[in-house]
Amino acid sequence: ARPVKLSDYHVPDHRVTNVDLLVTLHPTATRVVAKLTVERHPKGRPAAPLAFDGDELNLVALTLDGAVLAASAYEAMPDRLVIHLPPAGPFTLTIETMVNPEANTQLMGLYRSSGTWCTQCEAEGFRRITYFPDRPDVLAVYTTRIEADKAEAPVLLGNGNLVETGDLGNGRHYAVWHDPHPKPSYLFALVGGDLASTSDRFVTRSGRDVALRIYSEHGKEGRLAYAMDALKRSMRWDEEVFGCEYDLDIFMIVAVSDFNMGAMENKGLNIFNDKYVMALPDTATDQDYAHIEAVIAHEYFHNWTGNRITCRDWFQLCLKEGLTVFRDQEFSSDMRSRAVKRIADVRLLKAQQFAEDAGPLAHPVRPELYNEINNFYTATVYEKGAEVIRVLKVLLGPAEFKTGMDLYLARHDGDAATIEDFIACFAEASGRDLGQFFLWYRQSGTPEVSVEGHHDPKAGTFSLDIRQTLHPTPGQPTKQPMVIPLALGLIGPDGAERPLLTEDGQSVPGVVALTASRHRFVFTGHTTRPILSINRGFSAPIRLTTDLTEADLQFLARHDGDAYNRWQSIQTLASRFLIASTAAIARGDAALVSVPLIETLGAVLNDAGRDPAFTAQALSLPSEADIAREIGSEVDPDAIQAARLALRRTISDQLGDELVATLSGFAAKGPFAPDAAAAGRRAIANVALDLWAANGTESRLAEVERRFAGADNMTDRFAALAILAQHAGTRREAALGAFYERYGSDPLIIDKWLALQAGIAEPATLDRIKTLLANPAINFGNPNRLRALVGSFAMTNQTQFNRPDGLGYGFLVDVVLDVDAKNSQVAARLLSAFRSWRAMEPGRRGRAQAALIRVANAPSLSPDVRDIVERSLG
Ligand code: BAL
Ligand code: ZN
Repeated sequence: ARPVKLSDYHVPDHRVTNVDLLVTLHPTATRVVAKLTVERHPKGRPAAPLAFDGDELNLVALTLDGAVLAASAYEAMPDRLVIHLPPAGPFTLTIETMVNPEANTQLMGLYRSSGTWCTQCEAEGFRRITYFPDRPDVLAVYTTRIEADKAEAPVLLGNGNLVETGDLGNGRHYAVWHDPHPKPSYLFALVGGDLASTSDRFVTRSGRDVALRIYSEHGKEGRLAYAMDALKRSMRWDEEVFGCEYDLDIFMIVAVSDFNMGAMENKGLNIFNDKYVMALPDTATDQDYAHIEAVIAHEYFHNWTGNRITCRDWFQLCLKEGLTVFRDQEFSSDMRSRAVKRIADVRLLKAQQFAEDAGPLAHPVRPELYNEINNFYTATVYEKGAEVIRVLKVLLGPAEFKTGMDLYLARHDGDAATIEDFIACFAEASGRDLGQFFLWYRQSGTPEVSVEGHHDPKAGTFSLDIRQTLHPTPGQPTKQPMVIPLALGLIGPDGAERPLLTEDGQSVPGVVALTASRHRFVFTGHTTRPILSINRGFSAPIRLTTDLTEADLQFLARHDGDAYNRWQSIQTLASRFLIASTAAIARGDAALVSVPLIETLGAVLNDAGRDPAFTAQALSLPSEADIAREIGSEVDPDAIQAARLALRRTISDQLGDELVATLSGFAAKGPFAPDAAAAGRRAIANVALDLWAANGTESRLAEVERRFAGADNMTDRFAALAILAQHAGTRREAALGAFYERYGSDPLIIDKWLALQAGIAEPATLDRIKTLLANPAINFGNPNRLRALVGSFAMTNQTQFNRPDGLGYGFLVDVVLDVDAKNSQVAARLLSAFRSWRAMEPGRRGRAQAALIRVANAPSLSPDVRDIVERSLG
């Protein structure tokens, strides 16, 4: 029954310990025979009927211990199988169902993607294959026999190790896979198809020789080398850093083109959205390479944090997702620049999670109620979930954090665990009370922290008055103070870091922890005023306001020893300026000009050699959405855009020489390499090119066009195209046409082309999108295509999605209602683009509300879309 509440959790009445599946693949009539060993759960309700989940299922046959059940003994509906009086002891239930993979456009359960049979079972897809207690706390050992036509599906893959293959005659064959590790049904997978592959090996630290295989459609196998390399590096890193070793004889990844998520961590058989697997210099940008590395690592790391230790129920989703994001972030930090990775992660967190936390879809990292679990694969569960682990690590320090983590991995191996289980390991390892820390899992919303510094030259003290506030969020009208660790430093005018000394002369480590609503911290030894650097490394996921002056921020941008805060200081300077300039434009005045900001950016450019990737981040101004979020209410996207464009033009005009010097200093040398250092040089060169061309002069755009034509890799080619796309005219249309001409047959590259056009900030964009959507050469039934065009428009094109006439909202609603019947998860995800509608100025707010009401009043809605629309309006 919906809603599902955490407080209603009870153990299952029946558990399944063994699953023997026979799956006979057929495009429209796949037969599934599930032989299940079932027993009562000792803690279940003693006289409860057996009730298994189903979803659009069609029962063909049912036996219990080999005997056919009388029709009166059970009830089989598409969504439920109930056996009224099951035996008390263990018994064998054999269930035969028939499913139609071809007709499965929801892409949950067993479906076909470009002719390949594949599965997606998280969260509740296994029930679309057979009746089952489809919940993560039912762990069973699976053996899967797959039978298929040899020509249609020469490759047959399942979870675990391959134990048998054979010929069935008549052009058919079979494979049997056995997974010895008990697992929940959401980790089940199978694949059948005509696939190409690349192979390698990995020897674990205890000497297990693991076969590695990555599968793709034929003709794409040449693009799998980077993913394989990332996989091997992930396997080694997880042994070295977390002590986690792989536990089967084979590890497989299959890339499919139709996939709702990014990828899926099925035991031993990861299934990936192909966009996170395939890369060559001519097809993938540096950002694609970084994403592939991170997602390959993420899914592999789930083998321990998710698979060996799984979740008791779906409320615990962050137990595996937040922790695994934290782990993949750490991996990428070790593979690349830690500071640059931190900045990129914080940018993403603020863009996605802060926006979610500030609107009607806000929910705790561990929700306590849901209508549709598919809608909780969110930035809050994932990205804030990872931040919360980082907060724990800062509070405990690395050594105690590691002891707690080791304890968790040892104690709960084989369990379906809870957040309480996880935190108890850290409390025990550290001897600390983590009760207040647990609020990070329970309270939604982003804490706001304000900091005021007071210097008393006579007393030689520098004191900080800090307040924290957590505003009401849906379902949570009142909040308790959080424990917030703030990493900080005090810097002298000479740029030197000063020791942090308390009033009694004690030296304090570089972190203070807020536990109450207000705090005062007094530091001594400051006859001259220090400059405060606080929330270093983004030690807590908060919204911070300080009384740092423009001069302080300029100083920090140059001298802060913490690279994250050097970046943050520039962002804060730019953000303050852009908010003021937006207000001026909204009043009807001209855009403002900031000499200190331009000076700072010039200094950053002159220092680009120190860390090119960092400089690229430092020069990337806050996005229009970032500024809207900072403004928070009565948002006018057009004014924001005008302010931002004016600043870009000023930079272009005033820093032209510095930008040209940067461009030539970091021009590509030698053959393409995807490593972080080479990517950093491309990043700074392309950011410089973008700013240099921002004033739109003909000669500069001609140079960009020349670079577009002459680029020898996708990063540079696409960066140039993105610049040209910002400037209306024949040059733009010619470049877009040339790009399509070159890559029209490559859907993943067409996604880039679609997303770019969806982001053009001009009123004509909506018509352009409608024309593209009607293009029969592009398959918008594929989620990647639809998200690239419509998702990018709604999520990133601030002025055009939020058009004052409401046509952007109306368009999204039309698409959502059309897609909902075919793929409700994708539809619900698109609809969540309305998450910030209440922050708009009244005209847009009214139009957004009317659009949402149109969704709510639609004659039939999926539970997924109904849930998003009701919470959005709630
Ligand atoms: N478990 C769903 C996909 C992922 O987060 O890895
Ligand atoms: Zn995950």
